[in-house]
Amino acid sequence: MKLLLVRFSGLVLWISFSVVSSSNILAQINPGENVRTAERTLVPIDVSASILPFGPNLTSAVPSAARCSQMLSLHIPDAEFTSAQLMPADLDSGLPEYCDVAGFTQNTIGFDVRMPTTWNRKMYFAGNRGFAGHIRYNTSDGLARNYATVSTDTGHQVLVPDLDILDASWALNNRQAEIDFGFRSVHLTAQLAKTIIAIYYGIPARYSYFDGCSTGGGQSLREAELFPEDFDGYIAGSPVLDFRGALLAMTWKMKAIQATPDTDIISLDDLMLVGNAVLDACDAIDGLKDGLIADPRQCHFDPASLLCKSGNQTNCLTKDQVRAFQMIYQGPQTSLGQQLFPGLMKGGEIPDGLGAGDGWDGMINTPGSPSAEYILQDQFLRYLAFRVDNPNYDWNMFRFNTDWQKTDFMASILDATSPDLTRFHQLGKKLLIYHGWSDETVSPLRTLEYYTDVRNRLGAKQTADSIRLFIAPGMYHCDYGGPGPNTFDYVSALEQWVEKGVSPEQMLSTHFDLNGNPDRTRPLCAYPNVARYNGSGSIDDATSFSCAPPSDIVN
Ligand SMILES: [Ca+2]
Repeated sequence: MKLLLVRFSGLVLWISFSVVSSSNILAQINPGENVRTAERTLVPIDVSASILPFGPNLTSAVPSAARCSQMLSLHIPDAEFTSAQLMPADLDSGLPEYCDVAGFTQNTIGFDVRMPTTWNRKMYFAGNRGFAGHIRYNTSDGLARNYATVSTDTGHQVLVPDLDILDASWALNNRQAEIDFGFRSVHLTAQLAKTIIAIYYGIPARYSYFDGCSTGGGQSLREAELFPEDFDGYIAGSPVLDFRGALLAMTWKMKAIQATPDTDIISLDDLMLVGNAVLDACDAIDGLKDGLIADPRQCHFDPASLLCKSGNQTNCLTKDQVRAFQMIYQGPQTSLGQQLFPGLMKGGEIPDGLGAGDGWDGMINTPGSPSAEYILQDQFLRYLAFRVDNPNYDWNMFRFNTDWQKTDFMASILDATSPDLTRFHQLGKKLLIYHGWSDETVSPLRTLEYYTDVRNRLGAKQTADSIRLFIAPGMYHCDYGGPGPNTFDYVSALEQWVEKGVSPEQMLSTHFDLNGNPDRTRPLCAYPNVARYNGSGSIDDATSFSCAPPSDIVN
């Protein structure tokens, strides 16, 4: 722990910095590679000379255009400012007036800090998606709630615009960019943003939060593991915490469905067929026929039951299709049966009709258009998976028996799988994890494994002090919808926990129809509890349900 002294116009701000030397993290894996991990030269800085008008009696509502533009002349080690502009309130998007300060730290790590004139005294860091590569502009969750909102490009920019965040070519034999993407950029940006915020408002943020989904969920956990001082509250949604495993599980799925860039052996009709058969077999296991499976681990439907009989070619599956579904549920394994990453759960196969790419249809390749998952795993294997990249790598050549361990090196840079949250707990930090049971991209079982690993290491009571896990029935990856209620206010739940000590035991979750109208609410219960029907009232109304231990569910 070091302290950064910020002094201006008589006001002294002490900003604590964690200086976790992650050189030890990578010491075993980067001999001879001249890279920077997460160290940062911290020196006391006196900004009184550069920001003269800021007095000691500032409130949170004094910033102006002139004050904002003055941020351009800030002198902070390792930071360059490229723009500082007061942006007007936008009634259409619900965003308040804010000062937008952007630039680079450590030469290549782009950052953006948006500080609303009317400030809630808190910082909100928005995580990235995919392989990142630009500032994530969808910061409305934070800014619209009057947070000072922060984003980073994670140290690189998208090189292939058509691929956007699916592009990984920036990582071609670029270890520094890989490390920055893996964990360094978020940490350094968080540190810098705290300084910028304190200087702009004249007072530091009272609370800071990290909110990420998918890649951002992994970023959240990596921060919790390595740099727990950075934030007070952490949200990890549908986390790609086992980055290597999640990406290679996509390779496994592409092999299962015999994918080419624009074809495969599974169609939307096949998904409907299997999805309906799954519900027929398993919907009622939880005691309520509602189109949802409360705990899909209890569903033992076998797609082989849909194998075409001789002469029958409709409403059935070919042998290859049966095998494809079985492989997807199984997840990647070696020929000896060693499980490398868990498979998908049953109950998410039917497209929810809210848009292409939702649910399992998101892995299907259509003519002229490879799916996002096809591209992600293809890019991963070309540019990120191996210590030395081969940009011409053919993903079809990947062998799960022998090649998985060849990705261990990069996994150590990219994965957030360390279950040691001892320091996180000691510091009193809070972590809210959510995941959909019907996640088509990242198996929720991997998140459950991680949670179990943490609990085994930390102890049940300590885990309850610090971590809550929510697994939503019928919810797809992140904000992609799903047949189950999938919209809930985790930010407010986490705020209540961090700021008031009210631990989140349940959240009200809502499902929206095609027109955006709510058509079902349900409590989303903290694991291991599940929502139990009270026996009367609408099954579309949350008040008809209570959170209860799974053993209370009578089959
Ligand atoms: Ca059910």
